Amino acid sequence: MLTTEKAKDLSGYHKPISNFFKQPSSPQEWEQYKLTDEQVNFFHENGYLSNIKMLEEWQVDKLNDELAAITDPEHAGNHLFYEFHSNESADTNTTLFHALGAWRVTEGFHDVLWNPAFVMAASQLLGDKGVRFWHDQLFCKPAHHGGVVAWHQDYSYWTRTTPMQHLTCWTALDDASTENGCLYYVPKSHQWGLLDKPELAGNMEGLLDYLTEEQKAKFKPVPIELKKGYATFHHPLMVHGSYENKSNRSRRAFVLNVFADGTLSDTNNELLQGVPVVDKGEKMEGQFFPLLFQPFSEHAKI
Ligand SMILES: O=C(O)CCC(=O)C(=O)O
Repeated sequence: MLTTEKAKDLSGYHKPISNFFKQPSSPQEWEQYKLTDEQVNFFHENGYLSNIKMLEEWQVDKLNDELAAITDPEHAGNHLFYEFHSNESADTNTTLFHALGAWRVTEGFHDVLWNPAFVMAASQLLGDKGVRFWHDQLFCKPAHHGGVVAWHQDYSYWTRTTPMQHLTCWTALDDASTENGCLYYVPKSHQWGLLDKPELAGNMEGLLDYLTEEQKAKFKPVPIELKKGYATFHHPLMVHGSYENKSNRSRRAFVLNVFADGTLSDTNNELLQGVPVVDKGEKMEGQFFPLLFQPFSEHAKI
């Protein structure tokens, strides 16, 4: 009899399961990962901070190998994804692979949650708070016909969690440039308040209908070109998006979405597909929302 064995759910492990990242063992060893005050101030002023090294080349290669395996819908871990869209693009002539939940499927995408460079920077940008995991995302545009990600603010899709104390980290798995559909930000748009939510992989310019004339005048996107293995962080209200990839290179990336420890559920519905309900008003925690990092000042209070 033919049996298909399902992959193990890695969300049960709330610490690294491999040697993918060397974990610092003292406060002194953590120092090397700290952002400068200048970088933190830049983030608060502009709503983003780019060009932060996250991965060595061999780590990028390992993640790209894992990515190649899990983009196959027949992969034994496919049932673990919260969302899986081989092509989410609203334009049938282009392709945008988009999936949430890779951390449950492969060792590398699991352990990147505990990358010291990521958790330290995330804690600082959240105001020196504990960092709790929300979910991950894969965004991949193939060469020649990669689709757009329309202008949007991340929190417009996340109002089921409160208060807004979220953060996004986007890491390039290919060199990302204007040619292959890199991310663009509208600097300082994190000060515009919460806007309506457009279709994510729909009309690139859909969000513009929701902007005031003053916001339209300030709508001056800047490209965030990054070498593979480098990351950019952005505020939950930062307006961002990315254009088509018509080049002969792919543009692959993974995203880690986190919030400050203490964030609550604001719904009695499922927060992510297949995840047990966290009652409205209850703290986001448990198997699917691990605490990734606690700043040292908080350790001292325990
Ligand atoms: O990868 C992209 O082009 C879009 C990513 C994105 O929307 C995000 O990181 O929030």
